[in-house]
Amino acid sequence: MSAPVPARLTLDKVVSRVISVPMRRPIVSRVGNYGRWPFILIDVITKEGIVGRSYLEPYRLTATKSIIAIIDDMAEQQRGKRLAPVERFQEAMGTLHLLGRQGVILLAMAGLDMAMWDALAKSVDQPLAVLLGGTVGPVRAYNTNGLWLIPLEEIADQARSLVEEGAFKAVKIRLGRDRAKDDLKAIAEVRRAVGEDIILMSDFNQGLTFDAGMRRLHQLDHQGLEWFEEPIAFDDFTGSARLARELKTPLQIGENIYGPRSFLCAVQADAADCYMPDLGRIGGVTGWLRAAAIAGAAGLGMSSHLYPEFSAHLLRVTESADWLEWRDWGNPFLAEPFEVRDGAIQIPERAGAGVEWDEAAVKRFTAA
Ligand code: SMN
Ligand code: MG
Repeated sequence: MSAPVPARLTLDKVVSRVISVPMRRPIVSRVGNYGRWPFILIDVITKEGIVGRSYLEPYRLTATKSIIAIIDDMAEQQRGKRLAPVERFQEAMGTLHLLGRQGVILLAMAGLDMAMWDALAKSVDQPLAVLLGGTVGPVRAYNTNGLWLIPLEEIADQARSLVEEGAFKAVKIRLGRDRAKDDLKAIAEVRRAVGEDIILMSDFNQGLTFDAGMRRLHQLDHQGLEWFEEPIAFDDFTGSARLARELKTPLQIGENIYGPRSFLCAVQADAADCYMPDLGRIGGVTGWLRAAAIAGAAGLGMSSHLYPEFSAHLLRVTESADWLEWRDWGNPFLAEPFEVRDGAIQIPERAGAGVEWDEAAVKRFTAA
């Protein structure tokens, strides 16, 4: 008896929609204030009937138009082709230099790539982590859903509720206030509220110049923080490397690195002690796997940025997996949001990445 011939998927069309979701705790940061968070929902429809799904987090609602225009252009070129995300990625990187290999081009590519991987996993009826050679299970996470640059008097209460939301053992605070003593006060408030055992990450969102960064990080270097994230301009790898060398607290960057090639440049420059790629910017599942190989071989911890559902699957197969960044801003439009328990995200036993739309919610959040 011969084994059944597995299904081959062919790309038919891609449908993208824009939604804008109100935030429970609005973002107040050095990269902007956001009361709502836009998403591009992507459905890759195959001739065989399987639909692959992904979303992108473009920050700016006004940027969605240009990203979708590129997705449509790519989809047109890929129509009728075999759904083979690694080959499509290769092809795209080989031709897209005509328009640039970073920015919105890479975001569009990443959105398609993730949806294609989701479809592939569905075609073999397995969770994405299993298709990638791993297993599903818990992934340790820190709660990033708050502690923005909010008034100091609100910090303690918020820190307490962030920990309680999912029995988290780690949370992230945003720093880089005008005065160092206010950063110290903010850290002290968190400690007062949740104690010394909760792990505390910190994020400056590129708010400091190199000189100010060097001064400020020295002032905070003895606070026992898990990492200093993006203290200075994300693409100043030389400056970053100097800070990483000087400071005891690990330096974390990566959410703004576009594609595995730039990721390698950062690693070659010793720009940081650990990395946290963003799935949209690193190039989706394919881009992540390539970056993960580099980080793993170099012995550098790899955490995720946003995109918690796809990132959870990927961290299960990432050699130097560190922390998942948990944010729940996507929960309101997901048919079955991932559960968080004991400070870990639980990957569901479902085929694909486990990201499906609650269509009534999508309707409600559809951007004008
Ligand atoms: C961040 C994410 C989303 C919006 C603003 C800032 C941040 C993070 O850099 O790492 O969560
Ligand atoms: Mg960050």
